[in-house]
Amino acid sequence: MSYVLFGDKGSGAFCVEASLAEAGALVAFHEISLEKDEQRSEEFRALNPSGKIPALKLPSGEIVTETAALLFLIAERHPEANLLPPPGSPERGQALRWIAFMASEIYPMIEIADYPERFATDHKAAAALKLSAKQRIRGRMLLVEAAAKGESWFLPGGFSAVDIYAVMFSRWRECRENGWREAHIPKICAMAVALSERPALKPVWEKYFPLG
Ligand SMILES: N[C@@H](CCC(=O)N[C@@H](CS)C(=O)NCC(=O)O)C(=O)O
Repeated sequence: MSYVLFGDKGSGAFCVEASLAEAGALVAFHEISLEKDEQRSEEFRALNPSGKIPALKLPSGEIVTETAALLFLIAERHPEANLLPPPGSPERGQALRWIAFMASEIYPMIEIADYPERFATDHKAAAALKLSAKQRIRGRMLLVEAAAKGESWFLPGGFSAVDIYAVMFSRWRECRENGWREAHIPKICAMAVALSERPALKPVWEKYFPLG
């Protein structure tokens, strides 16, 4: 029995599929098109009432959502993949800290940047909100960049799910536009290159980020 991942190529499904690939787990992909707003359909909301992707169906049939929870869960279910430093190790706290930071401080800003009309009453206010959400995302990515203490990875001890998560946010429009990413978050850019070259992860990288 494999996992079933509900997502879209332009979505946070990347971090889930990349983690499962590192774990060598079987995954069936069920596309939920953001362009067609399928995440808001009644059928999908029966799986995730918040109308957001990704959602993961475990081999047991249980549905789990929320990317941070999924990263922690995959690491726990597949300890041999070393997606997180082991419990009790000095780096464990930093890994949990920065995944939680990105989930709570950056991911919600993506909704404001992508769908500002949900939060503003008129077109002009929506455009201003979109811009300030982008600035917030960038400001918070700078904090992640500054917290990266490893040689090639976020943690000094090596590759972890923190790299997968940080790189994912860095590939999206808010960081990509106008060369901002290369100019301001070089360590995360280097992690992206290293990530894209990991044998297990390479096909996932090419699926979600075909242009690099
Ligand atoms: N808290 C959720 C956020 C997920 C999220 O915002 N997903 C985006 C795609 S990357 C989405 O489904 N957006 C569609 C919408 O808001 O309607 C998580 O961490 O999984």
